[in-house]
Amino acid sequence: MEFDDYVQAGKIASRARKEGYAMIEEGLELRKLADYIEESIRKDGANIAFPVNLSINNEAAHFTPAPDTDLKFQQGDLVKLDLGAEVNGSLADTAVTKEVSTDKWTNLINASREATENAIKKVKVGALTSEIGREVEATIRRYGYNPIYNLTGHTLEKYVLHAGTSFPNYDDGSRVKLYPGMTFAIEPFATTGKGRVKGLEFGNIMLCLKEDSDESLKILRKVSRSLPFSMRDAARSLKNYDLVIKEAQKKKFLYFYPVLKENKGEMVAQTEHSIYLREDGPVITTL
Ligand SMILES: [Co+2]
Repeated sequence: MEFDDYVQAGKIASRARKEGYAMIEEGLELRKLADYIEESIRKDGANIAFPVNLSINNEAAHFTPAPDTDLKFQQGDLVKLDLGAEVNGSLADTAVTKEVSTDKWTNLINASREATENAIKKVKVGALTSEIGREVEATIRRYGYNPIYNLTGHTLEKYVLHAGTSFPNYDDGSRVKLYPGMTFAIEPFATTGKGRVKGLEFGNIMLCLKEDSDESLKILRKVSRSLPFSMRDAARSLKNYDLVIKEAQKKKFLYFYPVLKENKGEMVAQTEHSIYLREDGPVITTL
């Protein structure tokens, strides 16, 4: 049953998030952590819904380590661990923030966590997405920070990670009502910055945009299905992956996700949970 698949995906994602959170420490290679978490999600019997994101400091989202990097966590890094699991197309998406070896940003982390908790308290059939957003912004402002205005939560549909409806991190005035059976992720971002992210550099995450008869691109398509995949995934399935990706780029076969960043020197914290809304209230699948 679909509900059971959402619950199962949530359970697997939650376990992976907790394990990953415990592992983040100074000196650990990002690539090793991402590979390990993705493998552990697969061992649990799910697929990854998207590559493990390890966005640091002013990066809010959409960075995953490259296949050949030796980048390591450093003292003072503010790490957003964002990951997802997929069971028969049902998705879970969850994130947590950890500061490496220091505790300068505890309030910023708490702001995003409390915003998520308060937002979830507002979730019920008939509630408006804008009411939830208003709660997110109010909570983050009480801590003296800004929400990120141009990032949102999103509905989770079968094999579609960012489906139709957005969950803003402020009151955007929208009249979209929550309905029974709705599945979505709420993900408040709190920042020391102005609350706008920009995407300029490639973050090693891609999406296939169409079909192609080329054998290598067929392989990429199979790796991706309809979900985002990483350069590490491409490297695992194709020896000459860098050439294939370049060819795919020429054919406009791929979308390249940019890393979404606040201004240099600003900090960003994120918390995220996935929800299945039943008639009698929300089931938080990734608790
Ligand atoms: Co999400």
